[in-house]
Amino acid sequence: MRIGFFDSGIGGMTVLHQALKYLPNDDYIYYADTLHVPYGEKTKKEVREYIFNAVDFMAEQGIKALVIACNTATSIAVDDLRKKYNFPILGIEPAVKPAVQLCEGKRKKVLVLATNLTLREEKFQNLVKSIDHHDIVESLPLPGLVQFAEDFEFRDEKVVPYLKEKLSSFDLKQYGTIVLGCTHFPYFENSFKRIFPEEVDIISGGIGTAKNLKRILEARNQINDGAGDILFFKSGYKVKDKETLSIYKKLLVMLDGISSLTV
Ligand code: DGN
Repeated sequence: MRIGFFDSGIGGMTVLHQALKYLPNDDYIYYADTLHVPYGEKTKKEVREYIFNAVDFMAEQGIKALVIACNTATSIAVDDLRKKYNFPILGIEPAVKPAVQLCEGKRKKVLVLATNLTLREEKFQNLVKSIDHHDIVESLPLPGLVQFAEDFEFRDEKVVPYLKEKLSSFDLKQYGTIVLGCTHFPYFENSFKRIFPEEVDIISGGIGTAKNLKRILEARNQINDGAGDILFFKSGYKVKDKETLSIYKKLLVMLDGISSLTV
């Protein structure tokens, strides 16, 4: 059976890319809810409905596990999804804990970058409260990066001015770690590197999620029944057109060049 990956758009491919490294002999379904992207600026109620529709669809295809490869969707729906379905469901959260650990002792701050919805959600607020005992965690929504990614616009000359503008009131030297708390953001690692001082660690949760996925499926004796085949779906339709499929495959190859994300 296949492993399901879900995101509002192409962000979840940054997590799928990690899973392919840890579980190369499995098959996958990647579902992008492109009809409703971006989730980050919509109401919680709307987004919950989109997520449940998408997961119902994936469950009908038959999956052995599901990765909610979207921080926004995880913060809104992962607990309720787990109540409804029998297969294991993994989510992704901003990697605040390792970021704080990396900064402790360095007298530096952590900057969490994500969508508006993720940052506003109780799940994130509680996570920060339980970890940030010295008040070093700050956050900033960057919705424009989701749009850039969905437009396949990754060029520094477009992205860097946007980041500069968003970060213009921040003293970038004070940060030791930036957390990419949206799965669309790892595509822009090079642009971040051009803005932040060289010694800043840039982390995201994709590798952690992929490792967890492997651990869970291994324990259930459910790995190695495929060959890295991926079926792509967009809001309920199988992607058949060759151009889109070739762009998706190129994105996965492009992610090979992004290696410094640690967690
Ligand atoms: N990729 C998603 C995330 O990790 O939060 C959200 C992108 C969006 O739909 N705004």
